[in-house]
Amino acid sequence: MGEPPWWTSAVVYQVYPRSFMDSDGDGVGDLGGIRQRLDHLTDLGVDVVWLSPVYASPQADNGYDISDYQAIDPVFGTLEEFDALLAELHDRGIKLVMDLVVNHTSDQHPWFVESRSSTTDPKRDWYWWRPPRAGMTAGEPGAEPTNWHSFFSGPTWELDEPSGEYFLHLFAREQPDLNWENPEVRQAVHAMMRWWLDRGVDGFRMDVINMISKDVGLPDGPPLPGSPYGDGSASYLCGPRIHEYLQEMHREVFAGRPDRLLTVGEMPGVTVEQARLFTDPARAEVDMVFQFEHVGLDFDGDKWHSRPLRLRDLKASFGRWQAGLADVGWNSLYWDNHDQPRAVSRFGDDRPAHRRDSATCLATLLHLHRGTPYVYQGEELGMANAPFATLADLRDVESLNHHAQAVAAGADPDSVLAAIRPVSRDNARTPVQWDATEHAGFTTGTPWIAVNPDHVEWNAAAQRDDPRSVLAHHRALIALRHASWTVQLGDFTMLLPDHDDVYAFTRALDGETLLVVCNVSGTPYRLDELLPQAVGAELVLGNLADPDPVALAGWDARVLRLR
Ligand code: TEU
Repeated sequence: MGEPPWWTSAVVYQVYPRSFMDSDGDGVGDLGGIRQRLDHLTDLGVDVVWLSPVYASPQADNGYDISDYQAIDPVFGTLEEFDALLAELHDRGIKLVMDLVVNHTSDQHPWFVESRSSTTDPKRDWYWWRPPRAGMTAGEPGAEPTNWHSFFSGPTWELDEPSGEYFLHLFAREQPDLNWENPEVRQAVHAMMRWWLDRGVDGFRMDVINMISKDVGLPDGPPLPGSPYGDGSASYLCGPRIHEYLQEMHREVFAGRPDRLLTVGEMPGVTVEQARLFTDPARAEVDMVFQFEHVGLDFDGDKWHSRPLRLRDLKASFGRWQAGLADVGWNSLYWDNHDQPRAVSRFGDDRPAHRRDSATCLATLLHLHRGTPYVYQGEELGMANAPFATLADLRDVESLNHHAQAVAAGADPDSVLAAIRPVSRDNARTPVQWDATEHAGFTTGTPWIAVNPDHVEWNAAAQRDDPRSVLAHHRALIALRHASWTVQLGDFTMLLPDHDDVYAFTRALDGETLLVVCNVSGTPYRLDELLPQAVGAELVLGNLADPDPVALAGWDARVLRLR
């Protein structure tokens, strides 16, 4: 084996620009704000910033609806500011990976405006246009070309009245899907990607990239229980030409460029077996996948029906991914991103007595796996879910559409809100808590979404010089990964697969074995009974002040070196 790729030792930090730092007082985070907070990233020690979309956008889905791929949205700044940010990150040795959202555009993108203008427009075929279902009239309920349910509620088809045809949108109706079957679409995307690489960016995180190839037959999907719609995912998750498209993209965009580039495929629904194919270096598709299995374990049916995670389910899932990509391929490791509720509230315990310990325990568990860890802004501070009191506190198109649709179908509005509260994507999108002042130091204006009131206690300023803070623990985990080949590349072995509360595993390389023990609960356990080999082992890193040699306290997490 040659030198392992640089990203096997790297940690990625995700910036969701709208909520990171506002430099101009309009209440929305921006590029200038990121530039003001670069010391935070250097202090943490991260290697890569993944920047969520800053392109021109009507912001129907906070920038995941792009109207110009080669312009910066004025709400975030200018191309000059972008170039300055890129140079400043590079000066600090940090790479910048852009979000690439090319499964769909905004409905305001000139490509779609043209495509919509007439059935004979040269760009008509750049999107998925279809007549109503045979024998039905456009606009009639059920006349949509397929029965598919959109990720953001309702059908995946929107009627365009003037032409009497429908266009496909897997997400919001403001996000029409591009037709990748058309080679002109692929060439336009490749050219745009080359333009950003020529500008100096270090790669792309590719939004829902496993949805770009669809079964052109567009068959109905199996009916969804209690819904007028069906599940079309078999027709668009890892569709027939997905590997061909990614290999072509690699050839057209990345071949011959420096090794410093990174490609991350965000792939909802991807299996371990498929991920091996996507990330096998010999196939030249993407460097790593960003998969969703573990964040799909704590609900029944859909995300609005959440229930507590069973730790053995998590072990089974993570264990399969570790084993499946042990010899070929690479995975991303994450709890949080801008689409997920906050991990400390979801999988930990955000009550005051356990918040710090559970946040650091979860981080330890994650960062010691094999794969590239992702830290989502605020996670390194132990930021928690927000106390959304009313519907007016929410902003996200997914949450708002779901509420409207459920209430229209007869559900009680308060019960719907109660189901949304713990899982809304807005939990991840409240502003980063920089200090204890008004609006947490995020803005001098009125924030676009309210700051979590707990910022008076939970903020970066309070944690920066505290060696026991969640922030300090993340710093230590990142430093450990940088220093340890065993953490980067060691073999993974799951221990205690059926234990309900304790998550334990080893990582081994070249004669060194690290034992990781995490008590994912507030219940104490006897370490000497569970894992006798842990007793007397050298403590490499722990999250509690004075860990007991034989007893595991609640949320106790340790990295031990076995002799
Ligand atoms: O998300 C892809 C996706 O399928 C999910 O993360 C989805 O948003 C979530 O499960 C709904 O609960 C990506 C982006 O990360 C997300 O912010 C965008 O809204 C979406 O694609 C469309 O671009």
